[in-house]
Amino acid sequence: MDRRKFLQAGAGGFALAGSGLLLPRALAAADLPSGAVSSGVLEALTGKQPLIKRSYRPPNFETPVEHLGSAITPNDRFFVRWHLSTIPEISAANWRLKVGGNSVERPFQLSFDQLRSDFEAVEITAVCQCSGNRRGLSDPHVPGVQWAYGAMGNARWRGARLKDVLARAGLKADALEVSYDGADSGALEKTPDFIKSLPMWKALDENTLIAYAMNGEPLPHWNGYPARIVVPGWTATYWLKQVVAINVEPRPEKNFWMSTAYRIPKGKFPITDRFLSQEGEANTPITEMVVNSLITNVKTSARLRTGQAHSIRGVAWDGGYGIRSVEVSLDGGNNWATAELEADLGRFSFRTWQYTHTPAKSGKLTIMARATNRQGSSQTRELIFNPAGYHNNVMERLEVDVL
Ligand SMILES: Nc1nc2c(c(=O)[nH]1)N[C@H]1C(S)=C(S)[C@@H](COP(=O)(O)O)O[C@H]1N2
Ligand SMILES: [Mo]
Repeated sequence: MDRRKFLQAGAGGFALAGSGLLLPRALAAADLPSGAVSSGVLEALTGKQPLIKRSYRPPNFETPVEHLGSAITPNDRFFVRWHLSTIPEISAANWRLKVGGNSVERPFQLSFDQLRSDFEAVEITAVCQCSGNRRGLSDPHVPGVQWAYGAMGNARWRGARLKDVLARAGLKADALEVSYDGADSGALEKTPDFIKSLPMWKALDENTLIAYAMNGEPLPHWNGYPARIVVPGWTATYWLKQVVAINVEPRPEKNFWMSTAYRIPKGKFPITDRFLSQEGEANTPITEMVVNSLITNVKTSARLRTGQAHSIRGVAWDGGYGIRSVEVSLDGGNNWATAELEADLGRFSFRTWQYTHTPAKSGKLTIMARATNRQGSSQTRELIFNPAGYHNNVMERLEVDVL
């Protein structure tokens, strides 16, 4: 069966990716509060293809799984996530980036043209994934945007190195964190402004960028035009959009988005990167992504034919160590076979993979995939529960029928 037929075969009675059929059985649609995973409808924001709407104000839209099968996610299908509802239209001509803070020698401002012409341009292919991707699958349920699988995308990001821009300002010896602010704001006075910070070592990493292009185009408005921070390997909470101010400070950034939100329990996840100036007794800021994979061309209840070869396809990614292997199981995880890894676009990118299989007899198959990174870290079988629903890399289980 070719790929198109394969997809069609799975499409019977199934309206939208991201709706109830992708849920594990324990989370039947009826059990979810309204607005949760099962109720996603497709809607197009200006300049975007239809995406699965999770909320309108602020705009939270995820990419349908079938559009995550290629290594690069097109700009007009790239997911959209904002915490605050007031998102200004910015013109590049009027935009200024203020670089300052108590730990720089010489504060200065940059125009859009200066950002592009004064610093070496670097291009990196990297996955931008929301910390809460797959939160809607958490059992027990946790509050927050009820994402299914599509709060992520992979793109070629072009920009100036953050470290080159900081070098122009001159760092003082006491520099501890680089904090940054976007142009968006809350509809209510009391909504805390979205400000994030990085430890110096990550801010000065040669892969951390102030990006002004995405897949060879200007950034879409919804993805941070005219410029955003790109932190390859780390979850997208640090990838600040519409960046307008960067401050280097000798003290930890204390606002709500650093000290309360985006924290994970200590010691539960296989994480290497630490953000020491923000660590607490029990929890710590989320940092790098955990290794994960997504099957992109098979849906639960798809029908396959005995004796016909079909390809199971997907993507795998991690926090930047690189994917070592992807394995596929057809019997619910008892036996595993090695999938073929396709083109390597760098250690921060989606790695596409495929596995060709010819069912020998009719019956049910439970298809699973598991990625392992070069650190030897792999996906979990059981959810590592945490109150914010972060870092869900539970192996998928897709039941299909062989006729
Ligand atoms: N200015 C600003 N930047 C932001 C956010 C935001 O609310 N405001 N959300 C962050 C979070 S949590 C995510 S998941 C990513 C989403 O990036 P995208 O909308 O380009 O997909 O943007 C990040 N950058
Ligand atoms: Mo996010």
